[in-house]
Amino acid sequence: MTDTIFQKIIDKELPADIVYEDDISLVFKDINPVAPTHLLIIPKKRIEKVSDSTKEDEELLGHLLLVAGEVARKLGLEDTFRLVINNGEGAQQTVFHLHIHLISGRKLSWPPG
Ligand code: DGP
Repeated sequence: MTDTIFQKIIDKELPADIVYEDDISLVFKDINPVAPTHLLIIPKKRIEKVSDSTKEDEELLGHLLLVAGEVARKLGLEDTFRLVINNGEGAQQTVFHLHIHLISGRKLSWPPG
């Protein structure tokens, strides 16, 4: 399995604007933001996409959501943000290391398109 860009960010081989880190997750700014705040919340464990996760990942997946809420609170964004997970090429996933987009800082329309 070849390393993704996100694995290189986890391994600190590639720079990123990291806003939060713990033993099992990392949060950094998206290089191509679609809103004033656009963060990526990723597990350090390599899971290509959410449909590859298993029962073993239950706690990890819950942790990622808790981190999303904590980071949003710290940034004062707790009232308005959107979490997005693209799963598979057909859903515009381009980096095959599971990640949650946290998008905020502007009015968010629905449906997302
Ligand atoms: P997705 O389309 O859901 O797979 O989103 C991948 C996101 O990753 C996309 O919004 C751009 C971002 N991205 C790609 N390469 C890099 C990088 O090298 N650094 C950072 N910070 N973000 C990246």
